[in-house]
Amino acid sequence: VTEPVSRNIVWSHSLVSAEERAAVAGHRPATLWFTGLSGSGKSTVANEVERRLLARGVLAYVLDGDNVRHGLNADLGFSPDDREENIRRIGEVCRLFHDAGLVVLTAFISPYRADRERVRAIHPPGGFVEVYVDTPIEVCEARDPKGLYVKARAGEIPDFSGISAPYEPPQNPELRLATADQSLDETASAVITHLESSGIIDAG
Ligand code: ADX
Repeated sequence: VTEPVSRNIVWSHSLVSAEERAAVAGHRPATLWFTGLSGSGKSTVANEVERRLLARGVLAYVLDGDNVRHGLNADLGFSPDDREENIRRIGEVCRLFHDAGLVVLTAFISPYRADRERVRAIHPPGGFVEVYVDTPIEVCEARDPKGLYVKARAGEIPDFSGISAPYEPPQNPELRLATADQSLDETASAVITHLESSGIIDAG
């Protein structure tokens, strides 16, 4: 946990408990942290789960890597330090959304295990659900939805995850999705089932 540089700051406590918020929302909050290579399917699955959750009255919201880099993190690149800061800020946003009672779905490569574990650590127990989108790099590269693997292979994108920069897969994720073998319907259903069985949302 990062220590603030400021000294004369005092935490202000809410008058509303997490239980009261959950009672109003009709579900518990959670951060569903999708991690995997570019093109692995993180955003696709997260967006489909978000759609299904909204349809059943669960307040869900997707935070997407490319989108957040257009705004909040427009000042960050892809060096190891910048990726760490990217994930740190997103993690803090997730914690705020968690306090607010939402189900947040994040779609960031988040290649470093330690960065993901720091985000887990600032959530209450059970509030952070790591979802490993386990798509082999050959499949991501064959899909290449943004044409980035071609550019990376040509040396036009330095520090590209999986090619010229590391990706550290989760060792013990709450959920693992094999998008190469499963349909979008199957992977989205697996996420919803996990949310139901862990008591975050009611069984539909
Ligand atoms: S992270 O590593 O810091 O978690 P993030 O998920 O925010 O990455 O952004 C990844 C997206 O940025 C990719 O899906 C891709 O569209 C784009 N991108 C641009 N340059 C790179 C790069 N060098 N490595 C990985 N992704 C990149």
